[in-house]
Amino acid sequence: MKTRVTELLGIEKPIIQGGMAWVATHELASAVSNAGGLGIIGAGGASASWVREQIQAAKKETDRPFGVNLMLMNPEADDIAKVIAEENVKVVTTGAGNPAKYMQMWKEKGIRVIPVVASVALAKLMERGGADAVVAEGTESGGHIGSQTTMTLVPQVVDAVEIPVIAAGGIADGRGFAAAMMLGAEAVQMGTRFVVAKESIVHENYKQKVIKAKDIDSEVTGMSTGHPIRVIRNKMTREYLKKEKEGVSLDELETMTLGALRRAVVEGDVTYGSVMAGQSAGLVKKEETCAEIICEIMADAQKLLGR
Ligand code: TUI
Repeated sequence: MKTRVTELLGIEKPIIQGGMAWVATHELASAVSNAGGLGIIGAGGASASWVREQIQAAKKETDRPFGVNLMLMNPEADDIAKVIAEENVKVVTTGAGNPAKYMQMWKEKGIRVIPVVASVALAKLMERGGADAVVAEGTESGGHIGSQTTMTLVPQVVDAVEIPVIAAGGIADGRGFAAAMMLGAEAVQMGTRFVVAKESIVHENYKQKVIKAKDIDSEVTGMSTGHPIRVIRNKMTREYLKKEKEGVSLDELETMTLGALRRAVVEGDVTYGSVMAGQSAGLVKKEETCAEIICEIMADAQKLLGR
């Protein structure tokens, strides 16, 4: 299936893997790219040297394009932005902020820049700043989220910008893919479905938590701190939300979440760790390879779209 996004990125299938902190390592990214999508290494809160090692490892595992996601709240964001430019990564996506200050450096290197946005205003700003495409991410997504749903955000962003739009948030199968195309998107980005991919290095407990999750099992922590994060409900979220309601200090809330994602992903602590996942967790039923996931979605979507 050809779209402006497959042409722009030099990929076969318009499926992009979300740049999930701790989860989106070179193993997952190269598997997605080798399956014809766009794999992404998630810099998350990691150091610039870790990101460089991950890029170099991915280059050995695939000769297809892959990208890096720069989480803009990372204290080392400036250094990571330079590593991305130095290593000649083909594509960069950004999250949790405005990447304007890095845009020129990346564009000069010929890197495709795709900011993740949660509003029409930021999408327009990014287009004016030279973005090649945007990911319009709805509140159904896991992790750090905005407030608009995918169903309403995607067509509004499509109407507001000329550059291609990639839909994200709540998409986990061929039906979601086809629906996104109907909204005017030219590719989708998926995170949660790839969390349970065979090539994903996340702890088995985390994968099982996603697989077992039902429609209503995610919750949003941090509404009051300005950092809303969608996670699967557990003891940590219950305590967090109780404290948040009681109005405890931001410091205390931040301490509860600090390192919590690593605890869940790496150590498998799904009771007190932060199990970030989107509302689509209810659609994710089993562990499969990235190639199986991508082939199934494309086949189902093509039937639905009548091609
Ligand atoms: O970035 C994401 N999702 C993420 S980042 C992340 S790591 C993290 N861990 C702990 C605390 C905070 C983050 C986990 N999940 N998605 C892309 C995204 N970007 N969603 C929403 C936004 C966004 C929000 C506000 C983009 C820009 C923005 O404001 C723009 C401005 O002008 O500052």
